[in-house]
Amino acid sequence: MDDLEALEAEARASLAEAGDEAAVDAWRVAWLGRRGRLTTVLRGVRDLPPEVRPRVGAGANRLKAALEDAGDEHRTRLLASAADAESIDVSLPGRNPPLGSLHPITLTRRLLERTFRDMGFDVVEGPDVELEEYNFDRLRIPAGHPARDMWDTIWVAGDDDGPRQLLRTHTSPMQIRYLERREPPIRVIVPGACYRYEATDATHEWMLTQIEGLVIDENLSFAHLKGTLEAFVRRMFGADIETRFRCDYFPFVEPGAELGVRWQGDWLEVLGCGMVHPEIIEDAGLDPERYTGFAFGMGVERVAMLRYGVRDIRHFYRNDVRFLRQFEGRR
Ligand code: FA5
Repeated sequence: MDDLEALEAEARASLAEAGDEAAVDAWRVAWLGRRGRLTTVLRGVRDLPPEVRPRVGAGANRLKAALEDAGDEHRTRLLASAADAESIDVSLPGRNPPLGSLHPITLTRRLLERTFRDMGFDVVEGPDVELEEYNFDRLRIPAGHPARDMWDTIWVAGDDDGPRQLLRTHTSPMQIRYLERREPPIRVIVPGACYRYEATDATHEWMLTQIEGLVIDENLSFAHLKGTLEAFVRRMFGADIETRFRCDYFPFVEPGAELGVRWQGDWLEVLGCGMVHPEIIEDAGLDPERYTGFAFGMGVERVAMLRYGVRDIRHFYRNDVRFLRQFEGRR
């Protein structure tokens, strides 16, 4: 019985030194395993004289149970203190929750809006589903006019059920809608989505974002158009940006032009523009001798490509998070 007591003291001292779960397992094998020290003692009980055998046997069995409990308790204590150590380190830095981020086109659109607001423009929006009349006819593009080929159209309702409707191919119909409601002086931009039944490539998407601009007042000339757009481009891209105006044709302006920006050693068309056609001013009930103005329609994806160095417009709407994550944290 004295031996058992000594054995217990030794076993408990060795358990106290076990610093992790693996050490507790090793301790259990060494003391309680098939060839463990206590197991060997238990096996030796049958060789003892019969008068002491029951007492020593019972004592050894009690000791076995006590050591098993001690091993379990020690393991539980170790696990609990490891968990405590993890949960109470208040000095660790916080981790951001996954909040998502703004889409590069949203970022660019907001920046464009701010830039034009700073230049004194109002911001309004118009409908994505538009009447044929506003998208084409009242912009001097009647049915059968060859200029309709410039905008491959996605129609949403046929001739039988009332006026024909379409997904607007550009934001220019808002020129007419705004002129119906407002008196000059007018200085407004209209951001929004446009849709074209069009094959896609590195610089063309079938859904695109435009920002329309309309300025109507007395005594406005092409010099105002050029000055406004150049000031805008310098604000967006810096004073060194290389630009060029070239003649272009749009039925609702006269004269018409396009503005290109130097991009990857080439020119990227960013917007179409021109002096608002006198017939459109007259149709709005204004005297074209007194009121003149200019308009422009800008591709927001094209501006975003320039700003972020994106080489293929199709990245914007692929929803590949590896692409989108690059804009995290931007405002
Ligand atoms: C127009 O849509 C005219 N409404 C612009 C305008 C407004 C002219 C006011 C005069 C006065 P255009 O189809 O060229 O024009 O498109 C204008 C701009 O939108 C282009 O310069 C380009 O930046 C962008 N854009 C046009 N088509 C696409 C497309 N498929 N994908 C991406 N951007 C496009």
